[in-house]
Parts: sequence; structure tokens; C-alpha cells
Amino acid sequence: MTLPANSLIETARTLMAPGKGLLAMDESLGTCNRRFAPLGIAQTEENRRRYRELLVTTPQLGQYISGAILFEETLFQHSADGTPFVDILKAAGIVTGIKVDAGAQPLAGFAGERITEGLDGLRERLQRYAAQGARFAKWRAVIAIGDGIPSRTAIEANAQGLARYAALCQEAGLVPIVEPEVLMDGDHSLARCQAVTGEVLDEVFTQLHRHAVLLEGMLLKPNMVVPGQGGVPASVEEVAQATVQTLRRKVPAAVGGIAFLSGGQSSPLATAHLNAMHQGLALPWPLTFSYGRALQDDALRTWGGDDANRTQAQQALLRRAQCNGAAALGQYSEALEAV
Ligand code: 5MM
Repeated sequence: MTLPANSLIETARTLMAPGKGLLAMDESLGTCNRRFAPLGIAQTEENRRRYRELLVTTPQLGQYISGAILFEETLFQHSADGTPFVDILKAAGIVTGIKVDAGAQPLAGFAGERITEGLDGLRERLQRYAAQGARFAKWRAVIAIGDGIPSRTAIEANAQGLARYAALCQEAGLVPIVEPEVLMDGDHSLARCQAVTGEVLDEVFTQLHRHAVLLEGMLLKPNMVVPGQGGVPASVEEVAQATVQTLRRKVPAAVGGIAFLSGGQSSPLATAHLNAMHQGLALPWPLTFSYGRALQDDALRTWGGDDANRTQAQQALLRRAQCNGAAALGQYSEALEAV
């Protein structure tokens, strides 16, 4: 009999396979609507289904994508010919995951800060998701940088939520992806992002230990250490160096792997940053991507709601997946963009 711990570790290893990363396609209704609106795509369930069918049926996607994070609606959807998306992913060698948080809400008493909700009934939901074929899950907490924020209260409350979620996932046999995102909004410096990211990671791992989460059977999905969007820009090397330094200081070597979010960076920049992180010191954990926008932006724009553009859109997704797969090995070069 396979012990649950062994199967968690095995799933985590599969997700962190060399040269592969994760496709985050778990936009909630509001986020998906915000992506569709500027392109004039009607914000309907059928259009979300069509778009996500395009993504999961991309030929050769499994060469570079180890896992796909789905929104709950998508987990139970089918392709036009009636094949469940979960089966399409499985046939492509891609592990199915599910976003299980219920989104971030204002944190009472702390203006400008948010707390991620979704713990109520989570144990039961996880059973349902596992029965539908999900083998990993994701929960995102958001931390804003600004005047006097983040507060210790926001950091501690969000870290505790992440740890309680992670423990419930492991109980259900699902690998938790723990996503504490320090936002890029603002004009703060690279150094400020590094300090806040470090403080958040310290608290997240304190809480994960308190909640007895098996580190080898979980993955971390952090932000890269970047200046705020309105701050003084940093070079690719500065971002890579600050990010790796922070993670080496704060993330235990036992963690199954680290897969970054892109957080609003342009697609090529997110690739270049990941690649640069593989040019220096040996790393104690595999380091790859779990991008949403930085994998999908080109594909969504190319599709634009019209299935006549489907093949080109799939090629755009595959291109980004291939470039980031190379970056996860430190083998990316701009020449790959033109292949
Ligand atoms: C930070 O967002 C995650 C990674 O996406 P990017 O690479 O675009 O930053 C992403 O998985 C996110 O958690 C999902 O898109 C769900 O977000 P919402 O806002 O819809 O809950």
C-alpha cells in the first residue's frame, strides 16, 4: 500500500519534473471577465469553456507543462466532443490541480489589506475535487505594500490560512501549492519587496510547521522579488539575485519545489528572470514557473474569441511554455522566441 506521504511526494516530484512548469488557468469569474473584456470577448460560461478547451488541447503541451491549475467550473467541464477536461489533461501527461480558495476579501480593521477566505467546508470540497481527478490544489494569499502596510496582522492571518489549507489538502491526499503573493502595485523599491517577501515567507513557514505540513509534499508559489510597478526598475540580474538570495534564506531545503507566479510582469521578462536564477549558485529545490498571464497573454490575445485563430493561439501558448521550460533549466535564449 502506498503511504499518503509517499504519494504526496511523488506528485510534487512529477509537478517539478526538469524542464517543465505549471499552467495557471484558474482565473475566477471576475478575473476571467477582466481578461476577456478589453478584447471584446463576451463574458459567458461557454466562452470560458471554449477558451479553456483551446488551452488544454494544445498539441505537445505536456512536453513543457507538468500540471494545470483549474478553476472549479473548469474541473467539471468537457470539450465540445464531450471529453472531460480532466481526461484530456491526463492523456497529455498533465496533472490536474484546482484553485480552492474563495478569494481575498477586505481584512476588517486594516484598510488596504486583504484576507483570503475559503476554509469553511474545505475538507468536504477537497474530497469532491479528488474524486473528480485533482491531485493538487492552490490557495493564494495577497500582501500589499504601501504606507504602513503590510501589518503583522495581515501577514499572520494570511499565513495561518495558508497553513490550515495546506494541512487539509495533505489530509485529503492533495499536494498543496502555497501561494503568498506580495503584490507589485506601488512605487516601492526592490529592497522593500525583498524585506516584505522575506518577512512573509518567515511567517508562512512558521505556520506550516505549526500545522505539521509535510514540506516534501508541498510546493511554494511565491512572487519574484521585483520593485513596485511605479518604482525604480531593476535589471534582470538584480531581480534574479535578490529573489534567489531571499528564497535561499527563507525556504527550507525540504520543500518539494518552488514555482513562481508572474504577477503582472511581461511574458518575456518573466521568462528572462527565471532563466537568470539558474545561472548562479546551486539551488536546494527545483525552481520553475506557475504562470497565468505570462503563459496565456499572447494566446488569449491571438484567439480573441474567434476559433478561426485557435491553432495560432495554441502555437502562442506552446511557444511561451517552451521558452519557460528552457528557462527552468537555465537554457533559455532569445533565439528560442523565433523558433
Ligand atoms: C497571482 O496569480 C496567479 C498566477 O498568475 P500570474 O502568473 O498571472 O500572476 C494565478 O494562479 C491566480 O491565482 C489565478 O489566476 C486566480 O486569480 P483570481 O484573481 O482569479 O483568484
